[in-house]
Amino acid sequence: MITHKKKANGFEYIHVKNSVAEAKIALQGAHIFAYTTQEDLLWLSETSAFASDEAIRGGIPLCWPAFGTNNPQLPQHGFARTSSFELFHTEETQADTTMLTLRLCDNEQTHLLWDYSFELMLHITISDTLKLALTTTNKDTKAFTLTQAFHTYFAISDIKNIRIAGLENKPYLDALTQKQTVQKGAITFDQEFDAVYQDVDTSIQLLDKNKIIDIQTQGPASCVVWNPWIEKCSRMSAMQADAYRQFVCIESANAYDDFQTLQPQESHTLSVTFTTL
Ligand code: TA6
Repeated sequence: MITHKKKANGFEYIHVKNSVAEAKIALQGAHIFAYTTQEDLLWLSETSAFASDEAIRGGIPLCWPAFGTNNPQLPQHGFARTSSFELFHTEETQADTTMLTLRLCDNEQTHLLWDYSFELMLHITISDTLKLALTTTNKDTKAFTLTQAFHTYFAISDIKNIRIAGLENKPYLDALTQKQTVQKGAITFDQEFDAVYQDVDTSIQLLDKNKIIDIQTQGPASCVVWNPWIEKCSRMSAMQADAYRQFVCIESANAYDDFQTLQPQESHTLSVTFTTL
């Protein structure tokens, strides 16, 4: 079942419910802010604004056409996450699977920020797994370069209980010190952590007390791992003081040196599948 809903302030979102899963997707940013099977996959801040021009804090923000400040002409993480997408296509062929496609095309506002013609489609498959495919098509007459990420906030039991496997021996840029180094062993957390891994493989696992989340990707060769810890958490918008204990971001990306250049009419897809084991 697919239902169009509005929050009290008029903020529009789509509610999906099928035989195995439930999800909520804001039209602003094509932003999945809830996905539940036996339990919630995603963390959502209790103080997140659902307001136009302000990214929802949590869920899966789309960083596009730039990750972070990779393009200084653009807002941090680009403009897709605060842009209004249209619900382009839906499909409910099986009781346990719902497919949606949301689309953003260039417009007057985007040309002021990023003077290219494009089509951006997010294909979402909601079942006992959550599959996302973000496809960019260059509709312009000149090439453009982009960086991008699924900035996924995973709900966890507590930051001290988790570790991340699958990035062992991978090179990474420590965004806090700007030092390039290599990951030794699984990732655990005891302070602020912000790292951009390169040459990543297709499979990463988030290991928590009573669950494993498997992250399978196609298209990216980079992955960002982030937790703000205590001090940065206290300075961030729409974050309660202890929020840093409740989530970790593992962001399948084409970021930094893993940028993508698209010639006219060329497309590129960044795909990810989340499975709770
Ligand atoms: O992906 C990690 C990061 O770039 C952090 O440095 C932090 O800034 C985070 O994204 C959140 O950014 P936002 O713009 O959503 O507040």
